[in-house]
Amino acid sequence: MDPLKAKFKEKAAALAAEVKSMLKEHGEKVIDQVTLSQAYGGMRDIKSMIWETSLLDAQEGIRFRGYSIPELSEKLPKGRGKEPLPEGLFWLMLTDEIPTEEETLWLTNEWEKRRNVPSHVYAAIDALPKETHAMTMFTVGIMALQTESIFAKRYEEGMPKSEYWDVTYEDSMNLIANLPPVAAYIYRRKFKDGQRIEPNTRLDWASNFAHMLGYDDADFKNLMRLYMTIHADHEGGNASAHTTHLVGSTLSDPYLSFAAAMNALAGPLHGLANQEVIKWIFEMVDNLGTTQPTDEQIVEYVKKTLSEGRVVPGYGHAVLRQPDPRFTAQKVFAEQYCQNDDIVKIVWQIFNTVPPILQSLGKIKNPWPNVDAHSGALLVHYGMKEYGFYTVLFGVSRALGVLAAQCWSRALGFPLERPKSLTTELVKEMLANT
Ligand code: NMX
Ligand code: MLT
Repeated sequence: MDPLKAKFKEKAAALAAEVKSMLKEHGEKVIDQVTLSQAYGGMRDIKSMIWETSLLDAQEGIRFRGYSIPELSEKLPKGRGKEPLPEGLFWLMLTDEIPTEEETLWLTNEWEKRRNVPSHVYAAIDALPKETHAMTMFTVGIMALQTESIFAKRYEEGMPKSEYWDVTYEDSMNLIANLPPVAAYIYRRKFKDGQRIEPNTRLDWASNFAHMLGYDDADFKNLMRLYMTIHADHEGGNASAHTTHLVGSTLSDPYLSFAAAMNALAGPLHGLANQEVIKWIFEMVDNLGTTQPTDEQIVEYVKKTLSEGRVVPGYGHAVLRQPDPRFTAQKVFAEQYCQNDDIVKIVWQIFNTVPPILQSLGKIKNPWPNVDAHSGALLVHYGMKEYGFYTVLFGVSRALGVLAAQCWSRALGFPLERPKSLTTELVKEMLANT
């Protein structure tokens, strides 16, 4: 058994036993109550699922296995680069242990060994017109990869429940290994006349992805390592994670679950916001006729956007109530590598001007930037202006968290998810009787 799987098996067996006895003793303990507003209001804040890999605090932001982003940046192995390697984060999410440089390198090599995209996956993508959105191509690519699911094959053969975690691990590792070449293929096909770039077997997972996309600049590779780390997980309630969890609970395999999640990520209130931010900034620059607008011009543009009944993309959050630490991590990167870039400067001007405007509307719970407010400007700086691809980058990273979490869900034996719904008629009856 490989070292990561062996460690996961040991940790999962221990936690499963602990959870079993905890439920025996405290299973009936009330941990939350649900209001009518929550039932109608997107189930905000209801504590109703278990997600081991990360936890979100409204004030402080995300912690992966207890580590904040600055802590991860200090503790995770960096290989030959300057940013933490996403391999290390995956190891941490799966085992609750910070890996050594050696263990991280093992994982780089393991994903490298597992990279093997069948030709029908590329053919499935090729069957779509080039104008198809990159996220649709991505989902089609993942669905085509599902032919390789070991979980699905073994389930058909009558695999016992005790082996679900094992094949979920195998599928997750294979899927993560194959996402960068599939995503890079989509980028090259859609935006670079289909000139595919072969992987470089000596690079780590994120920098090889950068290479296959066509970006060999060392700083862009560092950006990809950072990007792939900070977008990986955001506890279990966000739409892509929750979708993975829900679909996986039916024992759909990791490929089917992750493809479903990508359809959630493709929504403008979720991951698509990263393309919307740059689209909106490009429109602003076009509208104002300058790449160096004044704060006053930005304020006017924001007010115009709001008066048209549109949202300011990249701002607000369902849980966070402070600037997103993932925004801050990208700002720190930009301060180091590209502080004189015009689009980066606009992002910072927006950061200074938008929150008071949103606050003045009186209805927004969080006027601060989220992760998507900064990511596009960094990509544009290195020449990746095709914003229609940005959500795919988010998706490749998100695989790390949601698939690590799916391994845990199968290891802990989580059942089919099936909450109770109500009709308004029934709600009225309930209210009349209280
Ligand atoms: N610009 C304008 N209005 C906003 C914004 C914004 N950025 N954020 C929230 N509002 C409005 C929201 O539409 C709602 O209006 P109404 O009552 O008229 O329907 C009101 O403020 C209250 O919303 P909240 O309770 O503060 O936010 P909610 O939890 O419902 O939604 C988001 C959270 C993230 C969907 C919302 O803030 C938004 O639409 N932001 C812009 C899109 C975005 O950046 N999404 C990315 C989120 C991160 N990610 O990658 O997933
Ligand atoms: C995410 O990373 O999933 C977003 O910030 C959305 C969320 O947490 O709800």
